[in-house]
Amino acid sequence: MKKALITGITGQDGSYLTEFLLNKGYEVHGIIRRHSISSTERIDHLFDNSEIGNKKLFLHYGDLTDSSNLNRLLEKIGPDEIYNLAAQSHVAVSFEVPEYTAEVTGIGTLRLLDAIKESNLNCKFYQASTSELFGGLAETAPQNENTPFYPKSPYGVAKLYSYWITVNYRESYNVFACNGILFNHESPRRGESFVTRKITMAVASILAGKQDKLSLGNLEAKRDWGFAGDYIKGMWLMLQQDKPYDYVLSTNETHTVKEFVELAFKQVDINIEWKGVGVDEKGYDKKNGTLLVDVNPKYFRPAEVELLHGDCSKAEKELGWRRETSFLQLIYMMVDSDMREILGVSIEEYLYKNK
Ligand code: NAP
Ligand code: G4F
Repeated sequence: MKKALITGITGQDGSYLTEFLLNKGYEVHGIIRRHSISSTERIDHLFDNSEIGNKKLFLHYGDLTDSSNLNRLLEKIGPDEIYNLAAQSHVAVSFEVPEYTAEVTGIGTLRLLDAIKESNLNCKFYQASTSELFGGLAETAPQNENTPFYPKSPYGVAKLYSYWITVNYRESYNVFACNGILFNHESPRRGESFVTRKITMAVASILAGKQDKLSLGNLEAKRDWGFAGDYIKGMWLMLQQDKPYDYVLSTNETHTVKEFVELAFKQVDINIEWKGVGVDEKGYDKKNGTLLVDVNPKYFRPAEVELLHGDCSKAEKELGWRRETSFLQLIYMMVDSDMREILGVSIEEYLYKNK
């Protein structure tokens, strides 16, 4: 039975990867931080199965800022594969806590790689690199493994360090280490302050009368949004190859935040009509003129990544990976999940009742 160690197991990707690896027959170990309230909501359901909890899935306290803890855990667990998903992963927040972001999202990766090297552990290493490395310049799209990097945030710069230190330990010490350069991937488990989840939750909350309107920042930013569940398989495939390489995973499509808003409301039969420009732009319900969306400059970033559009042909060719969920299916899945959670009905039930 192969053993995997996941940092960031409590996050969106960590939870999907845990399910995926358990299904493949792995013994899975995850590093969790101590919180005053539980942070394991996304993986708690796995512990309901007495065949899995503490038999095939084990949690250990730790932190990417604590080298001695990481060294001890590697020695104790002896994993065959390590997936480094832990990070201060919020781009806007990284402008507020740049030094902390560098410690966790940047130097944290070095701590893990160095623990592998020092322990002479024969294990494979996956680094959660990001399309934020590209900086989103229109002239570079579609971005692939050869596109120059130009990070635009403390988060992006910290991830740039992690990218290169992963390459460096591969080349210097022969560590089987891969960078997965992943474009945005979302799901019903996405953190609530990322734009997609903020939008899909707002659709349900507005219908439930719990929220008046949705306030956003840059409506024109473009992202290549896929479903997180699809991307997990790509991470695993990278570590199953004969040689370690870096790969882009993306959908090869790009959409504006505005399009995401329109399609999310459209799922519940609301058509958005836009009026005004820039900070005065507003989205109204076309049927009755109700204000549903406005712009609040507090959500603008000091520097913005304007356009992410991936080209994952290398992963398609060499890993046989491709996304399975379309942009529209992703939006439907997220709105439906938030409708069930917030309103207590599915999209279908809601549309039937409001025919
Ligand atoms: P996420 O939901 O924000 O999860 C981040 C995880 O990191 C959480 O489990 C968090 O633990 C953990 N963490 C944060 N600081 C830590 C520390 N100091 N020590 C140990 N663990 C710590 O992120 P995600 O969306 O799953 O993304 C996974 C990884 O992929 C991240 O590295 C992210 O930067 C990268 N990435 C994500 C995307 C995307 O679109 N989702 C795209 C490209 C790259 P707590 O629960 O304790 O906070
Ligand atoms: O959802 P976001 O916060 O994601 P962002 O910044 O693209 O970062 C995510 O994807 C990266 C991969 O490219 C990951 F590396 C990273 O860890 C994270 O998972 O913002 C998406 C876009 C941005 O252009 C932002 O300015 O949406 C724009 N936006 C507009 N209004 C907003 C909002 N973003 C947020 N979070 N909240 C808003 O109100």
